[in-house]
Amino acid sequence: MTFPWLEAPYDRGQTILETTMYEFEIQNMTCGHCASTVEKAIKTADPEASASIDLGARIAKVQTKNDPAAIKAAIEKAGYPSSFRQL
Ligand SMILES: [Cu+2]
Repeated sequence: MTFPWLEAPYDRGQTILETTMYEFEIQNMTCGHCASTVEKAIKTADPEASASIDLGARIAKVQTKNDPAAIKAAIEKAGYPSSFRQL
């Protein structure tokens, strides 16, 4: 039996690098092509992020250890202004 929460990675300062879930609202993400562009942008900002995209709700749920502002910037650079909140 493994306990993944006990195996959370530590940096040298022994700070827990937690994975946090964010919800990005992306108003002009309107089709499957948009969704894959957004997903690619998320993976560019954080290759380890996991993203699930709800096209109907125009929302991307992202699990990341990175700064969500960096992910927002990458999504915007791809042409999609967004806002996000922590879940
Ligand atoms: Cu589209």
